[in-house]
Amino acid sequence: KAKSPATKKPSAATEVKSNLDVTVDEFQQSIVRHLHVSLGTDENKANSKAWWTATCAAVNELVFERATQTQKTHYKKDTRAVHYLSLEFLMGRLLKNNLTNVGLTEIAQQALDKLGLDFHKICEEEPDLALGNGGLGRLAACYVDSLATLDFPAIGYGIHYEHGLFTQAFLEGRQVERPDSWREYGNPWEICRPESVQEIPLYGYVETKYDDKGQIHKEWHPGRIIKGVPWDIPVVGYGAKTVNILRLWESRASDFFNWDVFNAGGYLDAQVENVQAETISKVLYPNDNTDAGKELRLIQQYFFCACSIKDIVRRYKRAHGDDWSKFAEQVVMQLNDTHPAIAIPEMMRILVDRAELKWDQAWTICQKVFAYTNHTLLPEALEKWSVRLFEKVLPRHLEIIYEINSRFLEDVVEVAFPGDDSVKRKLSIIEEGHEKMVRMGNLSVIGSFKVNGVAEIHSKLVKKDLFPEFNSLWPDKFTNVTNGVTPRRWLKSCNPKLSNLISEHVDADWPVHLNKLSKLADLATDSKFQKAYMQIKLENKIELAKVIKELTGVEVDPTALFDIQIKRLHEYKRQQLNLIHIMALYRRLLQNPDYDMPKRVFIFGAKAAPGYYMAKEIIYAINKVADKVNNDERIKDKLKIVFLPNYRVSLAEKMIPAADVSEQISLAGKEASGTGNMKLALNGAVTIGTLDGANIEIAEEAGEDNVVIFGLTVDEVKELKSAGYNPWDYYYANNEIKAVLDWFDCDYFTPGKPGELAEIKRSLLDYGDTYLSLADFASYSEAHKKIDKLFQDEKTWAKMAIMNTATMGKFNSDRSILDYVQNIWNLDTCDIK
Ligand code: GLS
Repeated sequence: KAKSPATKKPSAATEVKSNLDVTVDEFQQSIVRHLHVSLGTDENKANSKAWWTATCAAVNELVFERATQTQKTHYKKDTRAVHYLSLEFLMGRLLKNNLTNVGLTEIAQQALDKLGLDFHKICEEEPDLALGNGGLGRLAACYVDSLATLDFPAIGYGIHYEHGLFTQAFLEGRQVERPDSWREYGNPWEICRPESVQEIPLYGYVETKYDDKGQIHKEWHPGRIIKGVPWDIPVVGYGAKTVNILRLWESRASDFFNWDVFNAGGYLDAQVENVQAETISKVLYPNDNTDAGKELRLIQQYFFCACSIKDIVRRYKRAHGDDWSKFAEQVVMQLNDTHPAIAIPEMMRILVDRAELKWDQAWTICQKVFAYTNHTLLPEALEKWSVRLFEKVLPRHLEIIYEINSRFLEDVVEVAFPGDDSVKRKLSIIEEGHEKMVRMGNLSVIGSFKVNGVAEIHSKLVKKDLFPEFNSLWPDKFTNVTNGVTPRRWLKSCNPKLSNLISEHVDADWPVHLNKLSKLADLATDSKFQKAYMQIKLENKIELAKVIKELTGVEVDPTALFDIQIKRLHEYKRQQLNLIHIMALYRRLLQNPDYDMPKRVFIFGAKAAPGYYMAKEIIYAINKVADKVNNDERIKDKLKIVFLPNYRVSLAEKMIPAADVSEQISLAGKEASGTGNMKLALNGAVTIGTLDGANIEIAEEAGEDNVVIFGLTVDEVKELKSAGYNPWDYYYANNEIKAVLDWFDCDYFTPGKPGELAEIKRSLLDYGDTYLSLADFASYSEAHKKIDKLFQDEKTWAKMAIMNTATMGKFNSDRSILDYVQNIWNLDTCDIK
């Protein structure tokens, strides 16, 4: 029988059993000691930031010992390891998360309590590690968490950006960007490792040499040498056994090069070179799902790949010397999208030019080492670099790419498709045209032994639409690994009340065996459990309402339906569809104040790439409509719209536990997977979504009664597009669409400035409505009517919410990692004593 959960206080029994034996008093003493010796201050002078830093230091004291122990054990056992190469790691805050994973949350809470400090307030001092844009970067963060939790030898490699993703503010409704400075005065989680600095060549020219036997040798004479300085961030597994490392490279001017210039009397020139070198790791490119195509970006990619490979090779050589025969047994490198694809020719360069292996031998090794994850089908995101740029920045790599390409075209394509030039043109790494381009996608497929998409439907489309010829050449190369999210951060730590309720009803190890949540299904119709579950949802909504008030000044009713769309702002994700539907609701309420719907709050969080004009227009439009609607007394608070500024991991952690409805409304075929959809459903939000990405699998798991699906399918989208889609047809056929779109022409939402929002209308009509918002509008509107009805039936709604939590076990990132391990990486776990 279900116990009454709401009465039970959170207890240490629900915490992970940590093997770190620390008492409250010891932890408290450690914090104070760090305040004194690490920060050089004392209890009287310390502000919250100092207390936060000291608390982190106290955690680190425990964690770094485990990290050292982990590295020692991996070395001693000479384990095979995965090297996760990613330009982005969106780690968020680490204090709460690390405490959760070492099982010391309660201890820390009590220690701070005894010091007269508020744990949650101290945690709020932490800046997010925002070293990523969105789903792709956050996925990397979830994956390193799972790798450590499951005790797999792994290392994450990336860039130590001085400035992560910009912070967003709204100025009269428009997005403005400011630099993010997450480590202006240092960050307690990172440790510099000067003993592992690497030097990286760039620019220059290639000399062809012949030895005595007439053999050709290539020598790259670089024009610049850049220093790569590693910073290590501990990645604490749940249970605190394995602590892996995230190694991020910072660029600096190489001492060696600058001395030359300096000695020649060029002190100032040397300083200019310093600035250029340091620019490489200065800032994260703020684009999600689009290719920046800039020289500095290519250099960033090469810089971190070259540093990482040198690091990997150094470690390998320590155990195996110059014997390369075991390299592919010990090393697997996962390419997180094509961003690190340059690692393939770099590895070839090391093996052929440096280790002097024969080409075939080197290529055999390479093809056993790399695996590639594709994260998008959007054409604007598929990376290409001009041959001209390549030649300038990485002349030797261009030669190597040409060699890889010509061998591939002759030995593979010509054999499989004899005489078929059109296939050759398509599969070639080099795209011919008025400007020759290097296609990083083709390079990644050719150089990898496995290629995976990130959700079932996406992986099918990767095979069918993106790489059909490669798939027919190598059908076994292509596979799927559906994305997942770590339940430690995305349930246990961000939603403690729900976690405690869950722990009262299922085994306490559910954070590592998320399938155990399925037991909750038995309680989905139990009225006592429903009450407890919905009470927690309400309390989470009350908390979020406070945040909303603080950030926007808008007051919202916590008993209203909280409908949340949080993700990057992109036209394919269709925030504009959400907006025009909200406007339609507003119009219905104006026409009929008794229009039957529950009170609703529509909540947005999204950053737009600074150069993405239409995305910024959509943000502005939402903010302007919000201003008008929120202050319109005629609709009696039945509708509120809030756009929370500066959406980021730490804000997501406050929004997700409070969501009733999760908006997953991308045009079918465009969202590779999505991961916010999983987090929201896990926390009991009901998805309103299209049959796109992982939504399909979420619907399968939750059951069709517990999600609301609408819109065109992938096949219907293709049909409609090939038949010739005309948005004007929908405009003229649907009065509501017409009225809403015409609203954008006047100054109703922008008093005194008519037509200020007209770009939205133009994009949906004149520019062709690329993502078929108008085609899906009617179906979306019906889906919302269904949601309204369901929400008003409290019991049904509670059952749906609970069923969502109960059925999301599949989307644990541990399951994704085990899929990678079994189908791609072939790793063994390694116990750390
Ligand atoms: C992305 C996709 O757009 C998301 O659908 C996906 O969930 C994520 C992780 O696989 O990768 N690709 C991308 O370039 N940014 C993303 O978030």
